[in-house]
Amino acid sequence: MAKIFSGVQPTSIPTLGNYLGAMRNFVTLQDGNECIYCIVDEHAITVPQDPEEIQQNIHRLAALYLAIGIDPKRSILFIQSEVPCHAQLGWIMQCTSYMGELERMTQFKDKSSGKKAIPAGLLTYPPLMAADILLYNTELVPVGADQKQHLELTRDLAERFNNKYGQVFTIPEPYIPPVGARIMSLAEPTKKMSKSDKNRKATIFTLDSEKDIIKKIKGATTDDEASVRYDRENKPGISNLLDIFSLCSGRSVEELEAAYQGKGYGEFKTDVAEAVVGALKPIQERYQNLIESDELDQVLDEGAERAYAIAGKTLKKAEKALGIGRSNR
Ligand code: ATP
Ligand code: LTN
Repeated sequence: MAKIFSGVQPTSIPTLGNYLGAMRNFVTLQDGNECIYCIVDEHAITVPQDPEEIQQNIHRLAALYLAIGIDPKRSILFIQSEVPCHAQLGWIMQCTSYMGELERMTQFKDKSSGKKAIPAGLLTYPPLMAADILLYNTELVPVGADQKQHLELTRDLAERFNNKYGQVFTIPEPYIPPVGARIMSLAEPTKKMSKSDKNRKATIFTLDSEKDIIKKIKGATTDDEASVRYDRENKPGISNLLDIFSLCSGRSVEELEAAYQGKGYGEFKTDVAEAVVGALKPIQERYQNLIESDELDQVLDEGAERAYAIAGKTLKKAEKALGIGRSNR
């Protein structure tokens, strides 16, 4: 029985990459573990967001969490900004961090590059993420490969704090799946599939229509070798489609390579699209029922309360260790 925590930003609709790389594992990890899942809206505002749009995306993400199979009876589901301990411990973690290590984060470098005015929140994003994780005595954090560096920083900050002020935080481990940890863009398969990609053909969103999914997969960039073979380096497009196909169908990459030997990319792509549609359809149907139900508010209210009951205790412990506030309260 492990303590699990993870979060997804309510910036647009989650992508197939978010689902295959992270969210799908949130569901399976519910068996036999204590899971806490968060809608990290405070992370989302590190880049400007339209207030109406983010409000809608929070609601949609909550419905999607339930639609993929997060069971609120077993797991805690809540919104980050509704548990103020996150921002409070986030500040303490900022004070535990060094500028140099934050400036070295690849996500910071990518997201700040070319910007004239860089929001300070982009730099201090990882200490807030560390706070999210450390508040719940988390042992395992299911994430995509792009978050590995942030997890390493989280471990460093926790160890640094514990060494200086005493044993307060549990040191977490990342849980990065062997396949699917880095689903690539359909248009440029050497880049990760991203929510914020300007090219709409690059990304499949979990709520895309069947027609759009087929169109995007049919138009995916491949190569001119005409052989369905896994080779990340020389055939990134086909390898990415093989990963997606494998995860959506439950068939191994080797089995798929054998099944498509001598067949063209047209037939292969048709079948990849069918597998993706098949994997997303039941989620989309459940989503449609949930988005209009009152169940969501109830789940989120209860989630915030249950999360606070744990997070409040860890925050107090950290404040006491630091000697801030009145430690007898
Ligand atoms: P953006 O794409 O705008 O950079 P994001 O999708 O990475 O944002 P989140 O919504 O917070 O940001 O990501 C949620 C989870 O999905 C994280 O665990 C992240 O590692 C994972 N993830 C994101 N993109 C991919 C991808 N292309 N392949 C696999 N996992 C991914
Ligand atoms: N940084 C992550 C989102 C995130 C997260 C977390 C993930 C914020 N807090 C805590 C796991 C645990 C991202 O950008 N994908």
